[in-house]
Formats: sequence, structure tokens, C-alpha cells
Amino acid sequence: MHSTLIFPGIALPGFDSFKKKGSVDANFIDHGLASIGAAAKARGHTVDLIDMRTLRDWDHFRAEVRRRDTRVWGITSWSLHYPDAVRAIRIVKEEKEDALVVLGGVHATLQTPQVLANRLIDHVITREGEVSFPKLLEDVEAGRPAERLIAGEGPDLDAIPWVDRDLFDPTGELAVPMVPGLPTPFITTNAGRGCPFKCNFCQPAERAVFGNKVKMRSPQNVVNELLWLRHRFGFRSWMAHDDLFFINQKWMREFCDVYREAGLTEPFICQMRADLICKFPDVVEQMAAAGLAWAMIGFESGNQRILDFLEKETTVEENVRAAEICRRHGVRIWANTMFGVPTETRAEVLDTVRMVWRIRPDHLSASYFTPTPGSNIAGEVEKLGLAVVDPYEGSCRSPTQAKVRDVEYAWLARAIETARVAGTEDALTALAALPAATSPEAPCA
Ligand code: B12
Repeated sequence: MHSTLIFPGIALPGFDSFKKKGSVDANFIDHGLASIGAAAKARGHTVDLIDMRTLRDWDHFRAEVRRRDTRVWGITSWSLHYPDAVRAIRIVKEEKEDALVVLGGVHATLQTPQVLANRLIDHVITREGEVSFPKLLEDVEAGRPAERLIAGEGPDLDAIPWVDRDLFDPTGELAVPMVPGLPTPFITTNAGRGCPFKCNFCQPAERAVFGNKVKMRSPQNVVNELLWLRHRFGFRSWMAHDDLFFINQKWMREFCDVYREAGLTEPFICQMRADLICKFPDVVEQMAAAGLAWAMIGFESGNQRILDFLEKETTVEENVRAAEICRRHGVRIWANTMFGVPTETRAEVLDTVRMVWRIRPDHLSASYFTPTPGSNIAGEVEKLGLAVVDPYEGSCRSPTQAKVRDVEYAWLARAIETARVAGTEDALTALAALPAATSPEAPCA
């Protein structure tokens, strides 16, 4: 059975952006679609893909739909892509009378009643798709009836095929490392799924899609894929695209051993947590010896009340110590920080500036707090009537757009500028004394 997958990821980079804008948003491959595509092919189906970032405009999309002889159309959904997914579905239905549209992905899982209300969607597969999508193709092929709402079954990660990068144009991400200074070609892979922590700006997305228990591929399986990717693309650096690559110290120790024994030396970058870095500095040392070049750490805030408010379960002191540990082992620091958290005061923001000065990150990634649809805190923000952005198009975390009512964005932009250059308490006193700027329309950075 043939199916066409659609990646509607134009919300941030736009049409005709693929490989053009030099940003990760314009270049990444979507591992979810690449994985269900691989699973369907392994069951003998044929699959192709429309990556909307490679198209000129909606007319071009319509022409791509028209020229295909496809019955089953599988579309993915991150929340910010959902409005474009809906528009794409309408076009598919206009062009192909017998089209069966299947929606999956994180938005379909978190906002199931909303997507079921769209009668143009024939099937919604929530959670993971590697088992249920090919099974649906088989049902359609055999003329068997299938439920409209299907709860996806979680696969054994070592038993499913590696993601099918060829569905996408893999040369997109090869050229654009996520961080400066990493050699190209660059590739990304996922070693596991799920996250045991409960940060309320992210959860319950992880648990809803992947379940309560973290699942890891075996270290050997990840290394085998990397060896194959080296053979295939000659990559010279890579990124673990997991929410949290270092979750389990036993797994990580084994991974580092297997990586080195396999002769892999390529530098890599991954997301890590400050508390785990502090708890297991020897694992950081082992990772650094294996090739860890950059640690992306969600420090978020330099104020304990805000960290607790976000349910981050880390402390400010751990943040500072984790940075010291990384630096000691020559690991560069990508500092994820959040400004403009609902209820955050100026004094609390200044604590974050102070923390950034103490951490001295190699890259400061400063975001404005963004209520991602389906996250626990987004629900709270909405209940309080504080959200000012469109929850879909407005959900980019970059500091270019107001997100939440009563946040002083213009002032925050000054605070972020101040954080970027080491300074003194006098600079903070001057910053604190600036006049109020509470308008949500205030210009951002
Ligand atoms: C890596 C990553 C990124 C990378 C993307 C690169 C990449 N290669 O994908 C970068 C850094 C660019 C990024 C950016 C953003 N991200 Co991000 N990202 C992730 C992360 C950590 C991993 C994605 C991944 O590869 N998952 C593994 C695959 C296998 O899982 P999956 O995609 O969910 O697919 C499975 C199922 O969902 C299902 N499925 C998916 N599609 C379909 C389709 C069909 C037809 C079927 C049947 C099934 C199905 O089957 C798949 C296999 O089991 C996820 C969290 C996570 N763990 O998933 C967040 C996540 C997807 N990101 C998120 C967000 C919010 C963003 C940003 C909007 C942040 C911001 N505010 O700026 C941007 C948007 C970028 C853009 N332009 O689209 C949210 C999305 C929440 C939501 N409600 O949509 C997530 C879930 C994190 C979170 N919990 O908050 N991100």
C-alpha cells in the first residue's frame, strides 16, 4: 500500500525555506515521520513525503498533491504546525475524492478532542505510530474497517528500523550544526523517548506521547546507527536530539564505552540537567572523553522561587556547579534560560542575570517564556487570562514577540542584553531603576 507523508513545518521558517535560511528550523528532518515511514517500508509498503519547506507556496502544494496517486495521507502535528496541517488536509480532500487522511503526532495526542472535531480527518493515531500506522495501512488495503481514533502502541526501540532519512532531503541538516563551531557534515539522532521529570512548561507532552517510563535504545543500537551514518554521510559531528540524553548513568557509561570501542571520536552535543551533572561528575568526565563538546543545559532561572514555580526540581547552586563541572572537562555550555515567566518580578529576573554572569556560558540562549499548547503551565496561563499570543503561530520562544500579559518585554530585552556581557551590581541597580514598560505591545529584542 502506498502512502504519502506530509511535514507541514512552515510555521517558523516559511515556504521555500529548506536549506536557505541557515536556521535549524529550516533544515531539520522530522524524526517522527522518518520513523513511521521506515516502519511502514519495513512492512512492505511504499512511502513518499511532501516537505512543505521545500515548496514555493500553497499552489505548489496543491500541484504536488494532484500529481500523486495516493490513497492514505499521513500528516504530523506539532501544535505550531497544526493550522498549516489543517489547510493542507483541506487541499488533499479537495484534490483527492477517495483520500484517507491520518493525523498523528504530539498535537493529535495532546489535543485529541480538537482534532477529532475536524471531520476531514479520517483517522487520528495518538502516541507512537510505528506499529499502528503500518497496521492501519494493512487494514485499508484489506478493506477492513478501522477505528477513527487509534491509540498508538509503543514499539520496542531496538526492534524498529532506523529512521528513513532519505524521505527528507538529508543534506539539509548535514550542513547546519545546531551550534557554532561543530564541523560539518552534522547529523541528529534520538537515543530514547520520554522524560521522567515534570517541568510544567513541557509536560505532559512527553508522557502523553511516550508513556510514563523512559525508553532507551541500547547503546549498541545507537552506536551501530552512528557507524552506518558515518559510512553513509561521513558526518563529523552529531547531536542527540533527545529531550534529555543523559538520564540514566548506567546507560550513559555503557554508551561512552561502546562509542569509544567502536572507534567513534566525532564530537557531539546533547541536552543535560544541572542536578544530574552535579550528581554524576564522573559521567560528565567520561562523556567529555568520548566526545561531548557542548552541553545544552536548561538552567532556566537564577531565582529559586521561579525554578520551583516551573517545577524544574533543580537549584540555583546546582546550576552554577554544573557549569563549573562542564568547564573543568572542556565541555562548552549552551545555556537555556527563560525570561518573562508569569508572576516573575524584576528582582527575580536580576537573579537570572547574576546567574548567567556566574555561569559564563559559551552561548546564551535566552527565551521568553512561551506557553506551549498542552503543557501544564499553558493551562494555568489560559485560566488566568494571561496569554496574549496565538497559541499556535505565536509559540516560537525567540524573544521577538510578547507572550503573556503583564510582562515587561521591553525591559526584559534590556535585561537579556545586560546578561550577555559580564557586569557589576551597579549595572543591575540601573536596570532595576528603569521606568516601567508593561505594555504587551512593547517592542521586543
Ligand atoms: C528535537 C526537537 C526539536 C528540534 C527539531 C529538530 C528535529 N530534528 O525534529 C528543534 C530544536 C529545532 C525544535 C524546535 C522547536 N520545538 Co521541539 N522538540 C524536539 C524534541 C526534543 C524531539 C523531537 C523528536 O525527534 N522526537 C522523536 C520522534 C520519534 O517523536 P515524535 O516526533 O513525537 O513522533 C512520534 C509520534 O508523535 C507519532 N507521530 C508523529 N507524527 C506522526 C504522523 C502520523 C501520520 C502518525 C500516524 C504518527 C505520528 O509517531 C512518531 C513515532 O513514534 C521534542 C520532544 C520529543 N521528545 O519528542 C520537542 C518538541 C516536539 N518541541 C516542541 C516545541 C514547542 C518546539 C518549538 C515550537 C519551540 C519554540 N517555542 O520555539 C520549536 C519549533 C520548531 C519548528 N520550526 O517547528 C514541543 C512541541 C509541543 C507541541 N504541543 O507541539 C515538544 C514536544 C517539546 C515539549 N514537550 O515542549 N524542537
